[in-house]
Amino acid sequence: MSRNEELFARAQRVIPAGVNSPVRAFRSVGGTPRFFTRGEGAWLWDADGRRYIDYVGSWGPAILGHAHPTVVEAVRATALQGLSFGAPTEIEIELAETLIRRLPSLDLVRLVSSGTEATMSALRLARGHTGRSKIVKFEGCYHGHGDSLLVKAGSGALTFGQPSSAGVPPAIANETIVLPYNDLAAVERTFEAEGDAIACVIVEPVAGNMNLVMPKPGFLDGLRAVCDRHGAVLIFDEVMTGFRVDANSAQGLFGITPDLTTLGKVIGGGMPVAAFGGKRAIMEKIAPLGPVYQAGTLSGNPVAVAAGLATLAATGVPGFYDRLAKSTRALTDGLVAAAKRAGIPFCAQSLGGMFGLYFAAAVPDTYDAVMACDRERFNRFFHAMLDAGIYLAPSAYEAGFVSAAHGEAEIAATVAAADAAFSTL
Ligand code: HOZ
Repeated sequence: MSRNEELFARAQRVIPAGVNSPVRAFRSVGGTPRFFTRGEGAWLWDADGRRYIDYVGSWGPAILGHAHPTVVEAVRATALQGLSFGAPTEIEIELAETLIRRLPSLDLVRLVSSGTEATMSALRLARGHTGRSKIVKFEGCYHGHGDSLLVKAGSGALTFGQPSSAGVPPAIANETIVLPYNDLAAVERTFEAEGDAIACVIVEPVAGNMNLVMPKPGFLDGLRAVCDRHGAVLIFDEVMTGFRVDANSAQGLFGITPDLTTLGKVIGGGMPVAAFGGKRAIMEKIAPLGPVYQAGTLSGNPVAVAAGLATLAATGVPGFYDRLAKSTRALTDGLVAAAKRAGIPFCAQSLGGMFGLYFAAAVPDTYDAVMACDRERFNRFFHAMLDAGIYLAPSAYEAGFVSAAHGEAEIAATVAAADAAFSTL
């Protein structure tokens, strides 16, 4: 038995399915999850001492690669001063100021500890602000595991065939209207029918939890216009896309100003930091300024915030996102060329440091098109790549991530592995 297998058996005795988040379980691809002992730059090492080029990046945060020296040093120096005070610190002001400087849609921002907390809080705030209770979300989008949002959700919920979770009371699920991503006409019809009852639209501006689906031209602008017309709050969930697809996130790239934004992943640089923020008039409804309650013992934790600040500082250097986008495009171009050599129907696309791989003839732009991709072939590709030392997300429904530490050598090694993998499919 390998050390990974031993650890997995042991983990399953004390942790449900042996994992602390379903997407780690390898259930849809089969086999044994890798237990990692170390990460450095673009590389991970598992419990058996094998090394992998990592395209998961902790599901997005590791934009600089693993154990980046300035991030590690910021964490070390801050930890020496004490781990948590449950009271204000200067460093959390610095992170809030940085976020507000880089995202002009934010007048005020509150720090929390996870993307789920950020989206749950943003929903409550939108409901408290408008006095309405219905929300609109899109099929295949995942916004964390808050009750209102686990209805036809993406990510692990989709991967494991439970897009609508048990345990969500019907009274809550009934307040969630689910529409097809990229279908503006459906949004307009819904608002014509019941716009007075809808508090908000929450959307991943680039969907990254049903593989990667780009917004069609006009979709995001259309959402902005509908929300304006009906007095609903537009929430961009940028937990995944924030500072990942561009220096100014998806909202900067597409030139849309949401009312509220949720952030996570990159802003914590691998530590538990997330945030929600937006228009002053809405954010001032949050306690203790206003009647919408939200709180957290570890919110704005100084050690975690130090990692986030150091990460954002490193992404702020000129040319950072151009270089990241170029590496990511080199990867997807290389994979597409390798599949072509093997005669496999396959395509790929990328935005900034985020990419999607599809076993299909054309890049999907709807949830249904993603569902039509060849999942069995993905699973075989995943294992062939894993055996060759390439760590992809263990699901056909997750976006992948490239870091600034992925250089030409890592990309070339990945494409060489893919050449061999495609030829076995
Ligand atoms: N939001 C992450 C990517 N879909 C998944 C993180 C998790 O569920 O563990």
